[in-house]
Amino acid sequence: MRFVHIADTHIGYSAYTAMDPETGRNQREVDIENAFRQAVDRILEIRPDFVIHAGDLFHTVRPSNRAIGFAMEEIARITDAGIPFIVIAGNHSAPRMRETGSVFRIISKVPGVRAFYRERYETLEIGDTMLHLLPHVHGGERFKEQAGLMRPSDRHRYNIAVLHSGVEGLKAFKYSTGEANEDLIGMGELHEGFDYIAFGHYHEFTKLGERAYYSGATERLSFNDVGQSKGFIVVDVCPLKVEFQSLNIRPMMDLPPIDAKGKRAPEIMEDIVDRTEQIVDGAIVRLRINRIERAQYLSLDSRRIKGLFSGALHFEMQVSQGESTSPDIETISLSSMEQDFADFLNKASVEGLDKKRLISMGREYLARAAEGGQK
Ligand SMILES: [Mn+2]
Repeated sequence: MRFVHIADTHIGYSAYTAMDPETGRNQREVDIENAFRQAVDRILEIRPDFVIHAGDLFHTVRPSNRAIGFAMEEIARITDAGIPFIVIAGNHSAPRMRETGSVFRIISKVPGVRAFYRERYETLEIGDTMLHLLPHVHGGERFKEQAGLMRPSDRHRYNIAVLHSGVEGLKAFKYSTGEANEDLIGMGELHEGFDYIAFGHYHEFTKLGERAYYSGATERLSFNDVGQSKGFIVVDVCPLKVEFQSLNIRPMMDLPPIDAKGKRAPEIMEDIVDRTEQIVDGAIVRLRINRIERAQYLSLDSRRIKGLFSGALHFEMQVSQGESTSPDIETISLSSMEQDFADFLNKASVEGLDKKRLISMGREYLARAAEGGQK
């Protein structure tokens, strides 16, 4: 018996200002969709007995019609091939208020899809396998209570648990999303008799135990994800074989930081030019400059710097007066108010409004305000 374990696809996520030249849509939103489509293509080649999605199918509680339509079409490609698709709600897609209703009610209308989002432990039988599913539950204690009820069944050949939560004591987890809304569990609190435990929530592929894994996300959603492969897991249960399949996604680069201590602007500039040799066309790029004084920073030619990185899809420079490893330093982003506004709008949900037009209107007002300020 073989299945696919995927999670944290975050359909509907968008970031930065770059647009897809073909559709005019946010490029990162398109990238996220491409990663999921690529995963579906692979799944159709692999032909597993079923697919488990361990949560955060969508990035938001109220995905756009576009995001819902896309997800349903792609999932239907899997189920049309006779492969059941089982999904649980993660913390990103679980509404805080019941009246909001759940997008999973819609998703589960696709024949062959089973969605679990009712904030409690439920089971699902597929052939000789019993799935034990625990979606996101509001309130940490209730989550643990439900997790404690999860028991392998002896009437089934295989027992697979599916959860969306953080894991206590996981070293890597100190870099967690830090979301207030996340559930946490200790590995010791789960029954030992499961043949496999499929976790969602943490975005890096991680082995938690002999039979417990995070598949990680299918795309990189922040600079925390630099250097990580993204993809999904193919699981053969007996004997257990776990194979991570990485997806081909947009490169993200965190360039080696520049130490500006005691350097003059031309020297810092030289270092910056140096760094450009490493960038890949279309990459998402960050450059940090540490130990830089305000006067040094102001003497840098920001227009020239922007030009140097014009091959990147997105470039951000972070300057700090200290080492950027210390958390209490002030970080100034090179991005302008225009950029901030556009970034904000791209992330905001503005159903029924034309984002492009809003961004250009914002630009106009900001330009007018800048002119007024000079008078
Ligand atoms: Mn997630």
